[in-house]
Amino acid sequence: MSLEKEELLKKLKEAAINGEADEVIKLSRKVIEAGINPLEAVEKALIAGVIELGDKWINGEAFIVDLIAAAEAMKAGLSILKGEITKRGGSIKYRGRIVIGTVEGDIHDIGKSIVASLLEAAGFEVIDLGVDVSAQKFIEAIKQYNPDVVGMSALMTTTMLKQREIIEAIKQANLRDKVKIIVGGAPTTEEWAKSIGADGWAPDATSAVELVKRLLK
Ligand code: B1M
Repeated sequence: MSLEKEELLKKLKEAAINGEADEVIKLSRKVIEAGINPLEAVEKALIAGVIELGDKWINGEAFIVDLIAAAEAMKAGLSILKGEITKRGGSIKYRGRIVIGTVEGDIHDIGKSIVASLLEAAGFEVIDLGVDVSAQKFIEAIKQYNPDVVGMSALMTTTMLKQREIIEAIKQANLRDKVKIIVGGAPTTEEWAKSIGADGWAPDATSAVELVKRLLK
């Protein structure tokens, strides 16, 4: 890594950790100007920053407010870098439509937002339902948007159970055959996804994009 690139990514990571959204936006623009791979900036600075701060929080060295500010800063950076990722991918025509959300009872949205952004950058139309999304809301969204894929994120061992309930509710509403369903989030596994009847699981955002491409082939 060149010194300029290393410096810039380090500053970006620090600004994200400190929750400095304006600084993150400024540095994300600099990343683009410097010709640095925007995906690398997302992974090595923004995601790495949130994970580092998350570890500090778990060890009692950071507060919830710090994490919330970092998440907002990260999303601000993502909104800048996403455009450049799309440009590099050169995709204009949508390759498919995805409805995505974090399941009911769960407000973690960092990972879900990264997955949504990378899917958009890869040329998919993404309807992001946000966090704390109930089965009913997923069902309404399937009826309203007619997506090719429904994606559910869950970050807690308690809320991952909702993924199964929502799939069941989609079946009950006779909509299961209309969509592919993918699940993800830190506590989930491929085995879990299979056991609840999902069509796929991905460990991270890049793999989620590959999974959706595969499912829609
Ligand atoms: Co919370 N939290 N949190 N939290 N939080 C965890 C998840 C926890 C593991 C921390 C811990 O105690 N060790 C723990 C859950 C334990 C469990 O499983 N039961 C926990 C808890 C307990 C809580 C609260 C209950 C704390 C409290 O209030 N007492 C509370 C929950 C509130 C609620 O949801 N009802 C809470 C709140 C928060 C904050 C608000 C402070 C903040 C969230 C801010 C936000 O999201 N806007 C927060 C954070 C940041 C975390 C940690 C530190 C980091 C999560 C994260 O963003 N990771 C987390 C500990 C940890 O994971 N180390 C923790 C970075 C992100 C890039 O990774 O989300 O895994 P991830 O996403 C990845 C992949 O998983 C995958 O791709 C992403 C990108 O590569 N992926 C998908 C994700 N979704 C996907 C969907 C797909 C495919 C792939 O297809 C659809």
